[in-house]
Amino acid sequence: MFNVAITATGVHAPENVITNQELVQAFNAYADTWNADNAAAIAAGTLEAKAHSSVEFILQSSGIDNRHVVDKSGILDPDRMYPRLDPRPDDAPSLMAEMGIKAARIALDRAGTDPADIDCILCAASNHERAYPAISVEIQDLLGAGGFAFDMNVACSSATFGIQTAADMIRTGSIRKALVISPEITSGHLEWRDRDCHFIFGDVATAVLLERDEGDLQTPYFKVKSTRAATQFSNNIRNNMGFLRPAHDQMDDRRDMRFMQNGRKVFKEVLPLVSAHIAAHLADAGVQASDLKRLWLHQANKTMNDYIGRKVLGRDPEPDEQPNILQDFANTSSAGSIIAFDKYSDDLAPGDLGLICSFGAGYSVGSVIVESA
Ligand code: CO8
Repeated sequence: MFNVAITATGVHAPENVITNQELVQAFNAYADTWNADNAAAIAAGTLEAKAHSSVEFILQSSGIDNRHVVDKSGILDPDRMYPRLDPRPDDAPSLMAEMGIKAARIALDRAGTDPADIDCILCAASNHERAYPAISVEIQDLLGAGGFAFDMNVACSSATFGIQTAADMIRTGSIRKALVISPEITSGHLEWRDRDCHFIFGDVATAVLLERDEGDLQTPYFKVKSTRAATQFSNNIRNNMGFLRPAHDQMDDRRDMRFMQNGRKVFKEVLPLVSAHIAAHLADAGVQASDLKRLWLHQANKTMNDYIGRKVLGRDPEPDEQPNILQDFANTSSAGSIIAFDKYSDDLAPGDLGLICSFGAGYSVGSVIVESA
C-alpha cells in the first residue's frame, strides 16, 4: 500500500456576486407581481399570497451574506428568476468543464505538476450538465491529461467521496496522480422563486490534486491519513429532474424539477449522523479530537457548523479552528469544505492534524483526516 498526499487545491469563483440585499429586492419584486397577477385567487382563498423574503432572516438563519453566480442578470430579473446562459455548440467546452479546468490549472500550477502526468480525473459534483460523454473526459481532453476519467455524484459529499475514491486507487498503486474536480453550478438547480431556499446556494469550482507520497514531495503538502464515507437514504433533499421525464409525460416546469428540501428535518437528522460519523472515524484512526488543529466543514449553515464543531471538540471552537466561508460563497454543495481547506490551511505546522468533512443529500457524509507535512 502506498501513502497518499494532497499536494495542492484550486478554487475558481465566477466574478458575479449577488448580495442578500440584491437577492431579496428581486425576490420581493417577483412576489409582488405574482400576488398582483393572482389577486383574485388570493382573495378567494384558493391561492396563498407569497410573503416577502428578508435580509435579516437570511443572515441570521444561515450565516450567508453573498454568493458568486455564473449569471447574475437572469437570477435578479423578477420576470425570470433563473440564470440566463447561452447554449453552447457541441464542439465548444461545456460550462462545467470550463469552470473545472480553471480550478484544476490553479492546483496544477501550485504543485508544479504537468497535466500529462495525471492518471485519473474525477468530476465529482451535485449535477452534471449532460448525461454523456462524461464531463471528466472532456476535462481530461482540455487539460491534456493522461489515464482515464469518470463522473461521480454524491451531492454535497461528491468531493470527499471523490478524494476517498482517488486515494484508494493511489493506495493500491493503480494510479499515481489524480485530480478531483467539483464544478458546482448550483444556480442552475436552485428554485430562486422559493423564499425558503432562494438564498442558500452559490456557484464555484474546486480542484484537489492527490499524489502518491514516497517521501520526496515538495512541502508544504498534506498527508491523507484516513478517509471514510457513509450514506443513509433520505428524501429530505431531493431533485426529480431526470432522463425519464419524457417517458413519464412530465416535461412541465414542476417545482420538484429543482432543489427541494425539508430544511428543518435535514438539520435534525444530519447533525447527529455527522457527529457520530466523525467521532467513529477519529476513534478508528487513533486520533483524539483534541489533536485536531482545524475542522474544514461542509458549508451549508453556520448554526449547523457551530453545533458540529462543539460536538466534535467538546467545547466552542475558536474561529480559526473551524473557519467558515459560507458568508462569501453561500452553500456551494460539494465544493464548500474544499474552499475552506484551500483558504485556511497554509498556516498549519508540520505534524498538525485536521479534518475535512462534507454532508448533505443522500444522506451522505464524507471525512478525510489530513496531516500537514
Ligand atoms: N425570509 C424571511 N422569512 C423566511 C424566509 C425568508 N427567505 N424563509 C423562511 N422564512 C420563515 C418561514 O416561513 C418560517 O416562518 P414561520 O415560523 O412563521 O412558519 C420561519 O422563517 C422559519 O423557517 P424555517 O423553519 O424554514 O427556517 P430555519 O430556521 O429552519 O432555516 C434553513 C432555514 C436555513 C434552510 C435551515 O433549515 C437549514 O439550513 N437547513 C439545513 C439545510 C442543509 O444543510 N441542506 C443541505 C442541502 S445541500 C446538499 O445536500 C446538496 C444538494 C445538491 C445541490 C443542489 C444545488 C441547488
